[in-house]
Amino acid sequence: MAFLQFPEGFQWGAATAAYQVEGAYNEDDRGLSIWDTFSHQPGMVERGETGDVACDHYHRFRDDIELMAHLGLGTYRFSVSWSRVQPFGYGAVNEKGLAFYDRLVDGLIEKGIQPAVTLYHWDLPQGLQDLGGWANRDTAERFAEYAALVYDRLGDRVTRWITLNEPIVFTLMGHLTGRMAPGIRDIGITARSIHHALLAHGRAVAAFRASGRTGEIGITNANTSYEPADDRPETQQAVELARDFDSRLFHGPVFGRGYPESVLRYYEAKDAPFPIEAGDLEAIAAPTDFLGLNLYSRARIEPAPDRGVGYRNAAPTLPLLPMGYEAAPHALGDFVRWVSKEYGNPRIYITENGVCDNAEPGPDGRIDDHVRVDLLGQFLAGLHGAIQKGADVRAYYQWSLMDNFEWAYGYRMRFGMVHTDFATLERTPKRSAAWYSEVIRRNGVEV
Ligand code: IFM
Repeated sequence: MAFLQFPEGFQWGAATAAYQVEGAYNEDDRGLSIWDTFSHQPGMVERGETGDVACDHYHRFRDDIELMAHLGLGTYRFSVSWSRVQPFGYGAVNEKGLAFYDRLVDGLIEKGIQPAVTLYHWDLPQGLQDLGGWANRDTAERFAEYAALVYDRLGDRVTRWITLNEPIVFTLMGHLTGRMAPGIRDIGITARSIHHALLAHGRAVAAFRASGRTGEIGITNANTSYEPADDRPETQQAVELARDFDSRLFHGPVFGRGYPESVLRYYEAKDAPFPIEAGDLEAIAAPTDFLGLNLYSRARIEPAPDRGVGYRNAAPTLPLLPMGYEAAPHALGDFVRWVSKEYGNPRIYITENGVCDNAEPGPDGRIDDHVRVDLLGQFLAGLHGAIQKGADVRAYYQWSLMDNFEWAYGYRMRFGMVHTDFATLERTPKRSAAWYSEVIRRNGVEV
C-alpha cells in the first residue's frame, strides 16, 4: 500500500443536480422544465420514473447538509433549477424559488462548506422549449438574464460558478439521439443547440463580470479519455477526430480556438451548419477562471472511413460497469494530462467523477460498495499522478453525494456514496462514504 498525499489546500467535495435530487416539482410556484415534460411522457424513462419526488432534497436539505458536514466535505456542487427561479424561463421571477437557494447556501456556509453553483444542469424551462429551446438563439440571451439574477441574489456568498453542465450531453442526447429531454432527433436542431448553448455560456460569463461580484466562473464539460485501439498512424488520426467531435468541439471555442474544422465540415455536409454570427466566437471565448471536468471512463478508438465522422469506438477490453462503459480508472489522470497540455495548463476542478455501483444493503443493513471504493481509489491515484506532473487541479467533486434520479435510467443506476431508499427516502452512508471521509481527513488516498 502507498499513501498519496494531495497538495495542501486541495478541496474535496461532492456534486448533485437540481432535477436529480430536489423533487417538489410543482411546489412553491416552480415552473415545469423539459425534464418534467419528458419524464411524464410514457416510455421515455425506465419504469416511467420521474423526478417529481427524487430525493426530496427540497425539504430535506438541512439533513443533507448535516450528512455533508459529517463526511467532512469542503465544498458542495449543486445546480439551480431555472424554472424554480423563473417559472417560464423569462420574465416573472419566483421569490420562493430564490429563497430556497438562499437557505441552502446559508446552511452550507454555516457548516463551513463552500457552495459551487451550476446554473444549468439540463432542466430548461418548458416555457423556453415552447419557443424553440436551445435551437432558438434568444435562449442564450434569456440564460444570461437568469444568470444575472442568480448572481445578484446569491453572489454575496457564492464565489464559484459553473455556467453549463456537459453541453455535449444535453445537446446531442437531447436533440440528436432523443434519449434525453427534450427528446428531439434532428441534426440541424442539434447544431443550433450546440452553438447557442456555448453562446449562452459566453453571455453568462460576461454577465458575471458585469455584475461586479467577486469569484470565479467556468464551464463543465463531459470528457472521455480517448486511446488508440492499435498503433497504426491512421488510428492515431482517428483518436484526434474523436477529440475534435468531443473535447475540442466544446473546449476549443471556450479557449478562443473556434470550432474544429472537421466538425464544421461534417455538419455543413449534413446541411446543418452552426449558426455563427459576427462576434459570437469572441463572446464564447470570454475569459474564464477555471475548467470544470467531468470524467467517468475511456474509449478505445479505431478508424472508420465508412462513417462520416471517420472514427468509431472499438470493442471494450475492460470489465463493464452497469452504465455500459469500461471500468477504466486510469482515464482520469490520462485525460487531465492531455487537457492540461492541450490548453496551456488551465486551473482545473474535477466537477464530477464517480462510479455506478448498485450495491444494496446487506442483512446487517450495511452497503458494501467495494467496486466504487476500489475504482475511486484508482481514479484518485491517476489524478495524483497528473498533479505531480504539473497539472493545476485544485478540487475534486465526487458524483454523487447520494443515489438520485439517473435521467433516462430512472432510479436503477446508483452513483451515491450515500444510499437513498426511494420508498422511504431514508439516507444511509455506504462504505464509500466512510472511505471518502478518510481521504478528506488525510488529504490523500491509500492505494
Ligand atoms: O448523473 C449524471 C450527471 O447528471 C451528469 N454527469 C454524469 C452523471 C452520471 O451519469
